[in-house]
Amino acid sequence: MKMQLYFAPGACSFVPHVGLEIIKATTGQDFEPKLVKLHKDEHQKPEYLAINADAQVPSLLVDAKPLTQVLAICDWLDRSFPKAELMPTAAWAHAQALRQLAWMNNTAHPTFRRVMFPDRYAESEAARAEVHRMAVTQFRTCLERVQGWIETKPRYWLGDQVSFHDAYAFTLLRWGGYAGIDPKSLPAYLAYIERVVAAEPVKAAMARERIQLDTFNPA
Ligand SMILES: N[C@@H](CCC(=O)N[C@@H](CS)C(=O)NCC(=O)O)C(=O)O
Repeated sequence: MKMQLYFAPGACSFVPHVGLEIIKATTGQDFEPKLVKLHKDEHQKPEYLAINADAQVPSLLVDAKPLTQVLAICDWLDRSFPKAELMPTAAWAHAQALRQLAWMNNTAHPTFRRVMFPDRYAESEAARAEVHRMAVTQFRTCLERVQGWIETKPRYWLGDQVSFHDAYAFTLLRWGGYAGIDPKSLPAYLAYIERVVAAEPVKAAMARERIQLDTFNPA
């Protein structure tokens, strides 16, 4: 099987990227990383729109067939590579894990989109500034929610092995730095993410994307 992951450094594509690294380590199935330069609008080009009509990363090509949306890609990877143990198998535990992954994707993530792109939500400068200001506060609340979830975890989100959730939690905390949120102000979250970034699949994906955890720049 040929798998190609279209990703952008530090984007939500990091979530399936880590999943693919785990699959490679546990099953030997490799994948081809395909860098999409968002700053060069490569995601707006017709060739890419043919893969992902939303002009977003991630996209996964499986034997040349496209699959989009973080949750759908993660679900397909989990079902296709059960040996990688990416999600719990018991129905209730699986549903709870899916609930939290979905929340990161459909609540925390769009909140950050308003931080980054207020121009997509309002026309006047004043309205954009307000969208941004409110989104920063709301995004911090999202990060606090994640901190509440992981506070009691001895190691990683789902147990002893990193998975999609840890990759998303890393991504959100890293984005927090761009929103002006000091990761040190969320000490339990930061301590957990320091464990996450030490895990081999996460290290491999970070190295390929050339990203660091620390994006916070005190003004
Ligand atoms: N719901 C989509 C969200 C994807 C998304 O927001 N991707 C961002 C990067 S994190 C993107 O490609 N943004 C490009 C843009 O908005 O121009 C998914 O789960 O795949």
